[in-house]
Amino acid sequence: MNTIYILNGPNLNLLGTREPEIYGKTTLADIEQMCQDFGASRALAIQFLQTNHEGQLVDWIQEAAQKAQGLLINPAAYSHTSLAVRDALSACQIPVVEVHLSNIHRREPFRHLSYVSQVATGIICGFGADGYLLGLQALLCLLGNERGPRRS
Ligand code: CA2
Repeated sequence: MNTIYILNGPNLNLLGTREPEIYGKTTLADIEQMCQDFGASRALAIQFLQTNHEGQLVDWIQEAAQKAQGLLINPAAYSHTSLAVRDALSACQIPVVEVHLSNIHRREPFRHLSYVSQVATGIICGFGADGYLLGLQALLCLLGNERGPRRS
């Protein structure tokens, strides 16, 4: 069974409680349930984690590189600031999908640069909570367990 780590960065624990006009009403617990249900339907073990601390995120990225076959990450504000998160991801030998609920390119200019995008295998943004499922689908394609768009 493949294991996928899903890592969430700072303030994502507040989802669904504030700023619903930007991030929607879905809570992080709802998103985890969606991902666990998807994982159960595809024989994927999902490790879903959230932290407000940069070093913890780096530790979990390193752990994922050892224990998982794929990594889905919403680094939240650390996308735009953290070379430590970027470097940890750069050292990962597994596929990495970066996900954002909002379309960061339609927002403030300081959100347009993500250091993580430079080292991610692929990026999904602007699809709200569904982006997590799209990201899991992308990882399955990358792992060869799912028909991708260009496969016959
Ligand atoms: O769109 C995304 O998923 C983001 O990663 C969310 C981050 C933001 O810094 C990125 O630029 C884009 C912010 C997560 C904070 O989420 C909150 C949720 C509710 C209330 C306050 C913050």
